[in-house]
Amino acid sequence: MARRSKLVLLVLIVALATAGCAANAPQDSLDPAGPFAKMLDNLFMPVVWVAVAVFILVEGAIVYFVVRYRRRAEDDDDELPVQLHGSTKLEIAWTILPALVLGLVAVFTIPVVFDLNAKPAGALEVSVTGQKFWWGYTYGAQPAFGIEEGGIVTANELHIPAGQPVYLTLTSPDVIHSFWTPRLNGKRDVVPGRTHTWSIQAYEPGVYSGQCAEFCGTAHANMRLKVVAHDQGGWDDWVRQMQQPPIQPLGGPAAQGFELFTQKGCAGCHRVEGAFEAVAAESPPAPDLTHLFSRDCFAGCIYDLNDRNELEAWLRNPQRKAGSLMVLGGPLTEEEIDNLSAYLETLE
Ligand code: HEC
Ligand SMILES: [Cu+2]
Repeated sequence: MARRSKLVLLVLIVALATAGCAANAPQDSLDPAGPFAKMLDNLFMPVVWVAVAVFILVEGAIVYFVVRYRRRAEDDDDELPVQLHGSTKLEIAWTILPALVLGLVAVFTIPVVFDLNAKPAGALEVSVTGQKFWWGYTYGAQPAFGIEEGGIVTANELHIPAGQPVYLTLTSPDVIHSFWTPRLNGKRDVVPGRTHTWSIQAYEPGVYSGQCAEFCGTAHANMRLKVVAHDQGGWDDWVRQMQQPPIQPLGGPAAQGFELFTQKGCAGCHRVEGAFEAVAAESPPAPDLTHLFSRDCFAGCIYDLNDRNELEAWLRNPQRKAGSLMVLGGPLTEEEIDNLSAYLETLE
């Protein structure tokens, strides 16, 4: 091989190899972080190795025959080689062999399909709603997890206790989404008119990112999510915080923001427990803001809530997330944005 083509080949191999590596790959389904993802991984990896073996055998045979029976310079006659047609033995062998391999894969796959669909004992239960273009979560009363009558409503960030199974019930009011946190389990479609269930569990406390995996409209790519897994103390704190209604601000910019929340139509779409309970029936579904600042991200987890500039930019122009269904009656003044942000910051 010429030196140049060797170099090109080397560059190609290095490029391919390095494209597969990322030091920080938060959505790596090959790096399972819980028992359900592990079940999938345990199936996937052996099948990969079987596929690698088949690949090497078949490609190896092709390369061998191409080289072994190539036309050589000394073959100057133009005679055709002996022409063969069909081999019953070979045909039977390469039909049965793959069927056996696939049969074996099925033997191991089928029980996992059933196991993944079973409801785990003692699971925390959460209803998940796929919305355009964010995720809504409702936790019913579950004394075993410290959740009392009235439950918990939140959005985008799904909080769970680490080390315990979580059983999700997934629905959508209008379009198809797919719930996916690659390190905790595979994808599950979220289909209007149907109720699907799915389980996730994290071995360790931590933040596991995910996203909608079914094209659902303009902002589909910006419909992300986070699963936040807590240790026992963190879970208890979170549950306690989420069951404490926010305190109405009495003065200052936050109190003015509170007034603006009705005047600017926010209350027509967003619920805040104890303050703005009645959203307009014709409004698009919007995230519950009761405990907005219990979260780190907003608007499909694409913006950082700890960065005040991000929140202000959102109120200046909610269409910065293309396709967002948050439509304001008119632009807000900078003062109104300041006051509204001050109010929102009280919603812990
Ligand atoms: C027409 C209904 C509507 C109105 C009016 C509206 N919003 Fe929204 N809002 C939404 C929707 C829908 C989303 C979710 C957007 C997305 O993520 O795609 C949203 C998202 C938000 C978020 C991010 C919440 C999260 O957890 O992701 C905040 C904060 C917010 N709105 C504040 C306000 C404020 C303040 C006002 C009043 C100035 C307002 N909204 C008016 C519908 C509305
Ligand atoms: Cu979606």
